[in-house]
Amino acid sequence: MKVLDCRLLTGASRSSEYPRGGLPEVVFLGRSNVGKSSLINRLLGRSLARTSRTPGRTQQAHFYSVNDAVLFVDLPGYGYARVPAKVKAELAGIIETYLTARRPLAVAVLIVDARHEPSDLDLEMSRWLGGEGLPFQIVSTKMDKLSNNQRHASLSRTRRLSGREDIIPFSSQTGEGKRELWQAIDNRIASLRTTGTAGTPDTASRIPASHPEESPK
Ligand SMILES: Nc1nc2c(ncn2[C@@H]2O[C@H](COP(=O)(O)OP(=O)(O)OP(=O)(O)O)[C@@H](O)[C@H]2O)c(=O)[nH]1
Ligand SMILES: [Mg+2]
Repeated sequence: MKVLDCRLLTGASRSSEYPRGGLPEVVFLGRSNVGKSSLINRLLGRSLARTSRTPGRTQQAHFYSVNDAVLFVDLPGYGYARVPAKVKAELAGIIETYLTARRPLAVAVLIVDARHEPSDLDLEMSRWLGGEGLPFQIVSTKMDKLSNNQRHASLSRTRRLSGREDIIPFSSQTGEGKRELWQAIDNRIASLRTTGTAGTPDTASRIPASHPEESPK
């Protein structure tokens, strides 16, 4: 998709504050500070989403309208140890609220840090999305920080641990992976439009982001 126009519609903590209209949505999930907002900015080609070196920057579900055709949803991150427990619980609640709100989800983009092994929460999130029948794409970001050898090791580790072959290597700094990720998103939007079944959750099983040990309620 060529981005002609995009803008922030709203930041929401409760589902009653979510935009109406039923456009397909692409949600960006991942550990706090992994680079979700930076990745969104790179995909959109402008700095709309606020980014920060400090974890816990994004504290609501931010809905961005793209070409009035699709909504990008920037969520808070999960599971960062140095975020105070109370904040962590609030952020987990915002993620859980979104994931159980039965939105017309085209695809969830699950972002992991190429420098580290996917965390238990990343793997749990991936299993949960799969179990709910939700379409998701794993993206390994911050690739610019790795040498060639490290890249290969990192990608095969993420493939092995996630059980998914189609990991997209990405860098918000260099733009690596932007074309491939757009392709994956466009395909999912097209399949949601034609079949209407790209997936919406209809059960409320426990969401990994609200794992009691990582994010106490
Ligand atoms: N080198 C490099 N730095 C990155 C990349 N993506 C993000 N960063 C940096 O990582 C930090 C966190 O980025 P954000 O985009 O704010 O991360 P986030 O996941 O939205 O964070 P929260 O909203 O706090 O959960 C910032 O300092 C970014 O500049 C990348 O691909 N390469
Ligand atoms: Mg953010």
